[in-house]
Amino acid sequence: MNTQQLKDTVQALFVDGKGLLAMDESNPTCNKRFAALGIPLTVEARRAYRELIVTTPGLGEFIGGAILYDETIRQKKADGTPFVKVLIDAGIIPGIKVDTGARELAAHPGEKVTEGLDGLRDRLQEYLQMGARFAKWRAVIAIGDGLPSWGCIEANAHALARYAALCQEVGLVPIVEPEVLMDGEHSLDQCSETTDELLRTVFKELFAQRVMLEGMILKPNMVLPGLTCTTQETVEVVADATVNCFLRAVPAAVPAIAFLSGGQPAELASARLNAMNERFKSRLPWAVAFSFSRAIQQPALEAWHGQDANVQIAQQALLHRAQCNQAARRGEYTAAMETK
Ligand code: 5MM
Repeated sequence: MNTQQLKDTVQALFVDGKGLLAMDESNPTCNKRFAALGIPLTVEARRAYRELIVTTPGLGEFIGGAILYDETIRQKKADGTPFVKVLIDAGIIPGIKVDTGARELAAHPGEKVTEGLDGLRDRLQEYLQMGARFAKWRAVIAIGDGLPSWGCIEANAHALARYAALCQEVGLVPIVEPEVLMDGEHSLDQCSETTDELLRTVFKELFAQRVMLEGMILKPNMVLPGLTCTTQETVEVVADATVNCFLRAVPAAVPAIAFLSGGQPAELASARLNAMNERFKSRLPWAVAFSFSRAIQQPALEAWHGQDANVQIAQQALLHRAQCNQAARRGEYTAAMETK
């Protein structure tokens, strides 16, 4: 393992207030988002949309790395230029989602375990040769009646740690993504408790599998009330609950925490990230950044709507969200940025 190379990659991903763009939707997820807008569910439509994203002028000023999917890392612009080359030329480091999805966990109704460890060492080598410098694996944990179970947390944490160790072995920085889902009526306190237990278990497993914390990135959920909870706390309360939970459970050796957005409205995700950086400025041992998918992409996807004529306006929408989130990383985001 080249430890310095891993540390350098993390540094380059988050330099100058940059963050990550998650564009690793699997085909079913991408099709679901297209279907909601009446965009054709074809390989060409997915390729055209991704070309729009990777060719957005100036994106590399705000985005340090883009997470791709197996189909995407092999795709090219209409003129034949590979997306990987377009990203590298724009100063954006390509990454790759390597899990093969979450499936029902046996004997645990309502819970899932993420799969993809079989053959992973060889797949990682292939992605490295293709230009990827970091990888991502996402585990999903639901809160509900009697959920999550210990077995579900343990199985997902173990898989995340095995994946992370394999990544570091080949020289890819692992993004470790344990996500507590927002779906449900649960309170912010319940989310905090579950996130705390999940993070402690993940770090116990990372330690057991000898993962070098300095050469990884944590991609967690923010601590939030469930989507249908009747009490929705303020931006400041969410920021405090999130950072306090992470200060207790995440070792200071981890260089960066890059939050997922989980379906939050784009502007709210920026405001919450901003509040964390503003309120805890001097007390954060890690970079507190973003690795959003929907909270960066959704306004652009809606603006594009599958029409060539809308590419430029969609790119402006994408760039705007990337810029807002860079400002939030610095604690300099304001609502006024949205009306400019
Ligand atoms: C892009 O969505 C990723 C999951 O895709 P699949 O479910 O199709 O595999 C997801 O891992 C994403 O990277 C993170 O959840 C962050 O996305 P959000 O939208 O939560 O910011």
